[in-house]
Amino acid sequence: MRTGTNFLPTHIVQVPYDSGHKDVRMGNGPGHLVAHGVASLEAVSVERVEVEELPFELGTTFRVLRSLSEKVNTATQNNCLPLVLAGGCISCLGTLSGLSAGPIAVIWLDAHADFNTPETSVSGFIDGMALAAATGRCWRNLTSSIDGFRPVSEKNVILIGARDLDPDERGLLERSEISWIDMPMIRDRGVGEALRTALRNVEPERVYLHIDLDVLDRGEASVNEFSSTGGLTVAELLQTVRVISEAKSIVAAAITAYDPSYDRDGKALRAAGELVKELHAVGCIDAA
Ligand SMILES: [Mn+2]
Repeated sequence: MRTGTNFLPTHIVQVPYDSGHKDVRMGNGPGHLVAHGVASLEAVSVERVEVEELPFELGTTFRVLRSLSEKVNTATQNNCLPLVLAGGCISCLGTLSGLSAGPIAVIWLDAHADFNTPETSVSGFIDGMALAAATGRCWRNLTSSIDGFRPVSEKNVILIGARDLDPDERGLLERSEISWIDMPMIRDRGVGEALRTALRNVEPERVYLHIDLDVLDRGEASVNEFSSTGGLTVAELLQTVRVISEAKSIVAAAITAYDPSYDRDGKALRAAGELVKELHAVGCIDAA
């Protein structure tokens, strides 16, 4: 865990894309967060991924991911914590690829499992396949086009708060080695205890922390069109960050899927601001 004596800067990379389109829907999230001050802390720098759009969305999406990988890699070379503010969860591929080689754990907070493959997806939404792609289950030709991409071992993945799954996706997840801390388990044992137990079975010291803001209960914050009830409170989300940082080193993080047009009362914006502060306080250098 980072302390006052080895305090290190955070580098925010904005990825203002949703499904290969810039500055639409959840692609508006990163700019909105930065414009409303989430990055205006001491020792926080900001940049933005922008690419020339291709006429096909997946092509643009992977062009964005290749650029993101480079920026994350530069941030780690400069001894900064990369904090990605992204329209979509598919950003995980670029972030993970930009980190140094070696085993890494992925802790994924999301109302969804993002574990569809092209064979199980009913919507065709690439973000719904993000975790499956990160673990090497799909889009392998495209993921191999990102410098530094290596599939994450499923036994090193903890999924927290997922509650809205497609039927075939649920089957894939249940047959996988991913540790799924679901909402009944969280309500029964508390998120802290459930997570501490799961973390004991995860070997890598380094953690990529992926936070899709729709893991929050819709009553706590209306985050995007997929926001649903039965999710985490803001306090539980912040507790999760602290519990991880007590056991492991958070070497990169992402806050994704925020569509400001659904956040009429500004609660999601406030939650994101608190999260950035918390991550800035506990992030570690990727020294693997
Ligand atoms: Mn997601």
